[in-house]
Amino acid sequence: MKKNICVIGLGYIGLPTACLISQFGYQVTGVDNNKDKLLMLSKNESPFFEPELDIFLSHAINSNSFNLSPSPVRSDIFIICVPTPFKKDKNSEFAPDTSYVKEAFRAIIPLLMPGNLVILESTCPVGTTEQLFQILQEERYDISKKIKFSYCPERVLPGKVFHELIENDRIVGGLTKESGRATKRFYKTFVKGEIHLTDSKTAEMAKLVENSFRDVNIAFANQLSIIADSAQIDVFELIKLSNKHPRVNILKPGAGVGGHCIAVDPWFLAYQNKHATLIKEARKINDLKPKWVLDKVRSSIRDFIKTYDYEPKVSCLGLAFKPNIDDFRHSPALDIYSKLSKADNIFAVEPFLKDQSSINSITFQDAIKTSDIIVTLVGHDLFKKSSLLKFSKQKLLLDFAGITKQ
Ligand code: SAJ
Repeated sequence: MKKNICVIGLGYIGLPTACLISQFGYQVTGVDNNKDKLLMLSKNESPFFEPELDIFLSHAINSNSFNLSPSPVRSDIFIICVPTPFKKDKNSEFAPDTSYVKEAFRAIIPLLMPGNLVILESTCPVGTTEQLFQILQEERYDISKKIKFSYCPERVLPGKVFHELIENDRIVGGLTKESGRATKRFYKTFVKGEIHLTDSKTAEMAKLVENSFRDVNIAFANQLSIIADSAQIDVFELIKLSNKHPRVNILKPGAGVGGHCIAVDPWFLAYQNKHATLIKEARKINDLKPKWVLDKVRSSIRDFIKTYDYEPKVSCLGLAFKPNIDDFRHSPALDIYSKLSKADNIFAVEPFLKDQSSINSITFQDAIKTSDIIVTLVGHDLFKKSSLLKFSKQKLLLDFAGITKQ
């Protein structure tokens, strides 16, 4: 008989996961408390863009192995994929908000049966899995010892989710050895990467460390871009050359670090931890980069007016939080454009934005033809290097995304 799996939270991770595993011999219930989203999904409409999601979703919806529900149902395996945002605490420090995780967990407690496996995939502060188990012990001591419970962080890159769900290694932190082994057996049914077993706290911290590592490295690149600019050196050329060293691999500077992971998770590690100075400093450097970009654009506009004696037409390329996706959460590019766009001579090119009426929209071709200043904020593939190089010969190109250097 097919095992029943309940995936709670049909967001950027939960939805692809639920659709994918419904093709691997499981009976899947996708749970979300957003009724509008459930309605959309039932009509085969993806709530966000992710390559291949429309194919996987339509396959799931048209199969007998996938149901949608506003609340969890009795299952063999429960996978929690709800968001963990952050909020400012009373000391103005960024504090992790685990309320959605706790809410999702409390919702499954009454449904749990001996032998069930619960897997937490949401990014969480260290110790969360143990805290949840304590809640279970308080509320249902009768079966708490018979429930297998693990932390297994998602590690997939938006834009490559389906590929990485299958190919990436996974880290499983079982609360007991038996929980870890059962979780590994489950992931092995659809993951080609290796599954590494550890305890829940190490798995929780590994997730935070991975994203903090990337944040610190991007901060290095962003700080270099400011230092190089003050020395009138092209930072992209500088990094390309430095990376020719066999043990150097500097990441790309940009308009800032956005999204819901790298810009958030390091705070989960740094929160109330006085030793996390490097991690906090990297966060500050990356958070300040959009302001630096904004100041540069504004001063270029002022210089242009001094030279040509008229307001330049400015076009910003890209508003998403990173290239080739339609995700605008914590987007530095969108923030920069919103601050600039008070004036009506500022335009934006963002083909990934569904509602173009919310911006002063212009096509890429028109932007190239008619703008006085082009500001690249996000390196979408469709912003062709060749067209931009043509533009740069005549007018002013502020290439913060390094499109002409790819
Ligand atoms: N960025 C740069 N320079 C770079 C790379 C990225 O400025 O060289 C910027 C991007 O433009 C974006 C931000 O950083 O604004 C984050 O983008 P990203 O592609 O680095 O990462 P995310 O947030 O899309 O996904 C990350 C991934 N983590 C790591 O690579 C360590 C992914 O594997 C995680 O699953 C995901 O966070 C998550 O959900 O935690």
